[in-house]
Amino acid sequence: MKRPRKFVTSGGLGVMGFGLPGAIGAQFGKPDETVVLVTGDGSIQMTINELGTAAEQKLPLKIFVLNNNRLGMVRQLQEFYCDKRYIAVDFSFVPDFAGLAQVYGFKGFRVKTAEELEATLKEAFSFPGPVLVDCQVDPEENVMPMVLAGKDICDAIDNE
Ligand SMILES: Cc1ncc(C[n+]2csc(CCOP(=O)(O)OP(=O)(O)O)c2C)c(N)n1
Repeated sequence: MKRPRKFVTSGGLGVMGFGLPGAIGAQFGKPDETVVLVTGDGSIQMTINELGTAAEQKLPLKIFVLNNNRLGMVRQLQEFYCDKRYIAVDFSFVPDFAGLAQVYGFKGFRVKTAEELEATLKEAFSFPGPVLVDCQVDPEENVMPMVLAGKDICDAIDNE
């Protein structure tokens, strides 16, 4: 596969819900390219109705939902700054994203291990139509490196 050349983001705004409509726009702009969306389970639920737009417009998006059942970035901040006193970051319910995507006419997958992901990647990218892969991620997994508030970028912390 070719290396990705162009990335679309909501810029410094970091707006949840931008990803899916952003991917739809990118696919319209580059109809012959493979458009890949990597999104969180919280973020995609903010504009998940746009799966219908993608289906209606027959856009062959490849969507990967990093599904940690959490508003993970906020959970991570509460871990570091609030001594794990978590509030309003757990989803007691998230939909079956693979099943939901299938209802919208996507091919849906759910993966739990790196091996499953590797096999599914091949299927996802060889399939000509739209695909959504629900990637089950450890809810306590952190995004690193991280720069703590007030610290210099050189003092970024890593997993250890
Ligand atoms: C519209 C909007 N609301 C709230 C936020 C604040 N916010 C930043 S990250 C985040 C959690 C994102 O959760 P998810 O999309 O599941 O991704 P994760 O951090 O778990 O990878 C929130 C609530 C935001 N960036 N945009």
